[in-house]
Amino acid sequence: MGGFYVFRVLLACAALFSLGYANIVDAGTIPSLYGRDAYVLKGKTASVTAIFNITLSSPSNQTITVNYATANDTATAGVNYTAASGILSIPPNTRTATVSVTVFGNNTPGVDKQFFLDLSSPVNATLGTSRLTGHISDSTTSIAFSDPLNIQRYWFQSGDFVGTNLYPATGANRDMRLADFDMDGKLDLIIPASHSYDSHVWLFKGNGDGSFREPVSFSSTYNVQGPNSLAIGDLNNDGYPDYVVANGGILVTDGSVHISLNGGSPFFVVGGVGGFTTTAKVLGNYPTGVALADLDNDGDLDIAVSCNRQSGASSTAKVILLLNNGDETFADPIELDTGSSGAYGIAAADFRNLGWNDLIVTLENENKVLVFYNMRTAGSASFSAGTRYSVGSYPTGVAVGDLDGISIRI
Ligand SMILES: [Ca+2]
Ligand SMILES: [Ca+2]
Ligand SMILES: [Ca+2]
Repeated sequence: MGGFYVFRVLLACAALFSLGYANIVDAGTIPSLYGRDAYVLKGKTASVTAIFNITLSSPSNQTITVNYATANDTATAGVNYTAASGILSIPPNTRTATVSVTVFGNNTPGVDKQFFLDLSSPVNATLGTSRLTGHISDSTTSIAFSDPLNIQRYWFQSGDFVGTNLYPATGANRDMRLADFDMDGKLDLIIPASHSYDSHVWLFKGNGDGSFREPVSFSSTYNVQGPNSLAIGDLNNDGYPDYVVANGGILVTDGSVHISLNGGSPFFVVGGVGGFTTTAKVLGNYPTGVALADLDNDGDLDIAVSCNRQSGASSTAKVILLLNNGDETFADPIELDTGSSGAYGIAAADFRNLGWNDLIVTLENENKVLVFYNMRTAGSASFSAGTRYSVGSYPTGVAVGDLDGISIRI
């Protein structure tokens, strides 16, 4: 009897040992197959090759095979790429192999597309990845720009810029900005176009594939008079981008800003501008630049306008501030004197990293920029008298950003 129990105990131990040993061998000798997505830039005419890299998780002394086959997603076999399928073989002691897929070129701009490469039925390996994606970039960053008569779009393709006219606009296009005004995930284009008697702000709905719909237009009915520039920001904190235009006006004394609040309802209807609520603030002084920033640190965007010429009794160009009341109205203008005969561009930034926005203005007739430092007075917008810095000849535009990654320089 006693011997019987010993025998059973030994058998159980042997069975456990055998089972454990088998598991260790499996985990150590059967590698997994992993793959990487492929990325290609579509050629203008020539085909390019999308290369998928397949890698083993560990070396193997056996030949490993796996079936592969392409499958359509937004890219179509025979139209955008050549269908491919077969058996990929990885020789012993080799850890990588590739699958190549031909992607066709064409000179027609379109949206980015993708297809799949499916892996199946591995031999002597397991699948760590079963579906890879081939990404076909139709274009990288697009740019749009305007000349006096046209609005053009260029995009980077196969190492070169190619372009097309978007729209033949009239008037002098002086600025252009991109924003998703209707919040459909596609950038829209807005352009102020100045003309002596027929100024417009053009608003193009983006289709998301590089093309735009026929524009809607704001004209003098909406206080557009000689628009020089515009700024975009959410003035009423409702999530929809609003915009402000600096109108030079036909006369120096009738310069204004017009403030358009985006109501979020459909407004991309040709001939219509419903959805925006537009009000004008007559400032005189020939506004040229406009910037949106929280100048009094109360949590909403305020408006800073650079004005190029004097009016009335004033002998110098001005910066005019419109503080946001937080209820879709703006307080009376606050004037900052530049002491100069001409101011043009304006931007706001926290130059000192103190949590308060300062202002910088270009003084075109002095070859200088002027910085108004925020005096950091709670509940008001209070700025220093301004400090001049010499720059190149006849400065007009100004943009601010952290270009060198150093946010504070002492
Ligand atoms: Ca849009
Ligand atoms: Ca808004
Ligand atoms: Ca504010």
